[in-house]
Amino acid sequence: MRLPLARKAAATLLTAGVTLSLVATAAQADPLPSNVDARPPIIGGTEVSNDAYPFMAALLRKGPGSALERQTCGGSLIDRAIVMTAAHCVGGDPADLEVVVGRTVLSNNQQGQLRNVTAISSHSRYGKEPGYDVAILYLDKIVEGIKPIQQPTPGTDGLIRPGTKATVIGWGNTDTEMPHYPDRLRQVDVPLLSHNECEIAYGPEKGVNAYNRVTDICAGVEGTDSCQGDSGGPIFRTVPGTQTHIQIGIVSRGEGCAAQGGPGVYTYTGSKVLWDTMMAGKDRR
Ligand code: 4AZ
Repeated sequence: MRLPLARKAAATLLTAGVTLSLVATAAQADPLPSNVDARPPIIGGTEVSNDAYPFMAALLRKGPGSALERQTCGGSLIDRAIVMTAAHCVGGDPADLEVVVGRTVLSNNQQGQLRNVTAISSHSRYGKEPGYDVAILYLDKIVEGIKPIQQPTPGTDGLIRPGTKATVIGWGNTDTEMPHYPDRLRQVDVPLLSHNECEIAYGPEKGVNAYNRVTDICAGVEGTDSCQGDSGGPIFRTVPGTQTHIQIGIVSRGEGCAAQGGPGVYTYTGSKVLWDTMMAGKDRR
């Protein structure tokens, strides 16, 4: 998760090796016919129709190759010219990145609005203590005709009651066994857990990857989760009977994907401390 820029290359290498070994074992031990996919695709989700979530952004590494090959992370449009993502998704140089907002099928260059990034602001505490995995990308031009996704009122927690379901979307890995990156955006609903449960899953022994109950939430149940490549993208609630979505988190990390006892960890966008400390000390050293 800390090397999003390298993930596609690593994935390709892994696919080659892992596919071979899986095929070999499947021939002997797998009771399912080989044409049945026992790993429903995000993990355990479904495909998204075009324009269902126009605020969704894809972070693309600049360089040769298709958007599908260059996609490293998700993001969300939070203002006309601002995309929010995870801090672990970005390096220091805005010139390494471009962003496409409003695209559903990555390889479809006709969809969405492509923008350069003029500045990156990562959280001042990210990497120094657990949590705080958020970064803000400033775009070179406004995105037209797309409503940014709404954010919670900082310091309120009405949208993160344990047991309620939230939707996470992304172009991340759909397979817990081997890397498989989809071209079309996917979504899955995951149940929110309590801070106590999240802390049990990711205790202090995890060091900087431990759970931070001030800036994190966690969600998921065995079989449904976000995964590599979904990082930076939004988890949100939909106001019943409306098309209004409120983003409650940013895909951040987790132990594996969709594993029992390893819920996905999300940066909580309603955290007041998260925003109050975003720039702390940045101009003082
Ligand atoms: C990652 O490495 C990652 N299961 C993202 C989400 C999750 C785990 C890992 C949550 O980007």
